Amino acid sequence: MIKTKICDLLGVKYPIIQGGMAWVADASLASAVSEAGGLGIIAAMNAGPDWLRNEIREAKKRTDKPFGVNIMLMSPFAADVTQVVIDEGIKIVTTGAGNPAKYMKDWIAAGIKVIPVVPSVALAKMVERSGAHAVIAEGGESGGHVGELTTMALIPQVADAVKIPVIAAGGIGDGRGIAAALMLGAEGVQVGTRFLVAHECTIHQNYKQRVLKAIDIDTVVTGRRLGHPVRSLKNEFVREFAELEAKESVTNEELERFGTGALRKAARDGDITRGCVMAGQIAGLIKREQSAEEIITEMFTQAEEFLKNAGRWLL
Ligand code: TUI
Repeated sequence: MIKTKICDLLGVKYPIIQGGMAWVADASLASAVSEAGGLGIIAAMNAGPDWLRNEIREAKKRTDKPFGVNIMLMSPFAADVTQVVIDEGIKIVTTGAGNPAKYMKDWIAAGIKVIPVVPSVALAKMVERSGAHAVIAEGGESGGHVGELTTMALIPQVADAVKIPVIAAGGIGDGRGIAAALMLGAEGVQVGTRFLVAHECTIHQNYKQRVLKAIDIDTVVTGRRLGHPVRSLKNEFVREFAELEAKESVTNEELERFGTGALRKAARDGDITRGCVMAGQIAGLIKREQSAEEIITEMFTQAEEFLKNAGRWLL
């Protein structure tokens, strides 16, 4: 069995957090991951407070185990949903796509454990000073909004820089990834892409099939010019976005407008040609649909095997 500080901090059996993926991480997926012994996460994404409140209440009906909420800090509703997590008695919040400093005092006062996603040592140290209980250090292999560093380079540097536990994210899709993350100094993992193909994940079947079909070199990062680079699977939408991004005559506002609604189009409507199919570089490793429980137990069984056998390299 693999047990780390994260298990006690979050009240979970396995030190694994499900990524707070927009248009993906709803009550269905979050409750399935929590029931399976991980920490399920509902993504507040760009949604308003009513949507989030409903999803939280639905998840509470489906599981008695702990689950959390991810607050996407670029959302126009970030302040409103901050209050919803407090009112609904959520115990764990992860944040992404920004610095959560201005909300942290309120969350901590409400007894919430705050675990920001950070792409750098500087932000990890800053959120530690603000009272974060742990950090998710996310390498640029991940899907969606990405930082510059790789998981391999980021995790040990963050682990050396902070005293709070570090959770590794970006490029982790099987037990080898978990074992490697622990070796790099992490005490847990966050996994997004592999959960895209969980039975309990409610995204469109076309999206799941596209992830299953992906090979190693199928992802690409666009949107650097806008200050929020995004990794997704190559398709017509991404090619056109990249073309527009390269044209000086196209303004940032026009580029933003072109991208608006594209993730929803792929994840909910199943338009994987004209929509944005966000996924991490590990997509090429993912070969079949499974339940959240199968995914988690398989990953940890494999990690244990690898860690047990690691001694064979020592004389
Ligand atoms: O947040 C994510 N992944 C996401 S958010 C998202 S929704 C979106 N859609 C279109 C454009 C932009 C966003 C899709 N995927 N992952 C966590 C993450 N956070 N990765 C990187 C960061 C990050 C980046 C900069 C966290 C903090 C940060 O700080 C900058 C600052 O403000 O100091």
